[in-house]
Amino acid sequence: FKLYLIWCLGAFLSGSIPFGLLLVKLAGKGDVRAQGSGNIGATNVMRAGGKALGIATLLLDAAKGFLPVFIAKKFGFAPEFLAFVALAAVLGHVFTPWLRFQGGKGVATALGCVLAYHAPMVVPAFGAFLLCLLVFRYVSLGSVVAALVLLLTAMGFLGAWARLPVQEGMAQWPILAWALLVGLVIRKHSANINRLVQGTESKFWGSSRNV
Ligand code: NKO
Repeated sequence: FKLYLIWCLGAFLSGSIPFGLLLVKLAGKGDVRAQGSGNIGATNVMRAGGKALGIATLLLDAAKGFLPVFIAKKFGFAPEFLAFVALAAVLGHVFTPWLRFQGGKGVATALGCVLAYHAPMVVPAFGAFLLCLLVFRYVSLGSVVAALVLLLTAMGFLGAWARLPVQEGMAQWPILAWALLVGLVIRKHSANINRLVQGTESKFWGSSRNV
């Protein structure tokens, strides 16, 4: 159990590496937090620094969630607790100590975590994300809807994509961890949700770029 807590701390530290901020800074494009939505995530890095930097941020932010969960799984950590490793990584990304606990929104890191945890579990959420993005052109809406779909999947409502099998009587633990993770991601999108309701949210492509 001690090793387990240490692993969660490691996942938190992994999650707390602000790749988006670092990449934009290294590219000489200033502080991403002073541009666009002010977020350090892939979407806003793309606004501030272009497509390549945005994609690099998406991959690196996903990797810092993927690796701690993937390695823990390889080491044979009980699946009941793997979702808490995921939660720790996302917490690190969202409450980054080095950024006065003002980190990102956790979407890319959560994506990496889910892929390592049980890759099929991401399918409904990713589908929902793409659908929202293609139809409405808001990344933030896709993220919020994907988070909700991810929770439904973890709760077993979307049968075929069900969560990792766990010991009998332990199923509530991963659900709790995923619920906290999803709640965190959605809470971090509150400003986006307000803008969506008011119709002022920035679209991913096309007209009206008014964050
Ligand atoms: O700058 O406030 P902004 O408009 O940037 O940014 C809002 C945005 C913040 O997130 C990001 C990361 C973008 C990642 C896009 C690829 C996501 C693929 C999603 C698959 C669903 C995985 C389930 C995770 C649910 C928590 O939202």
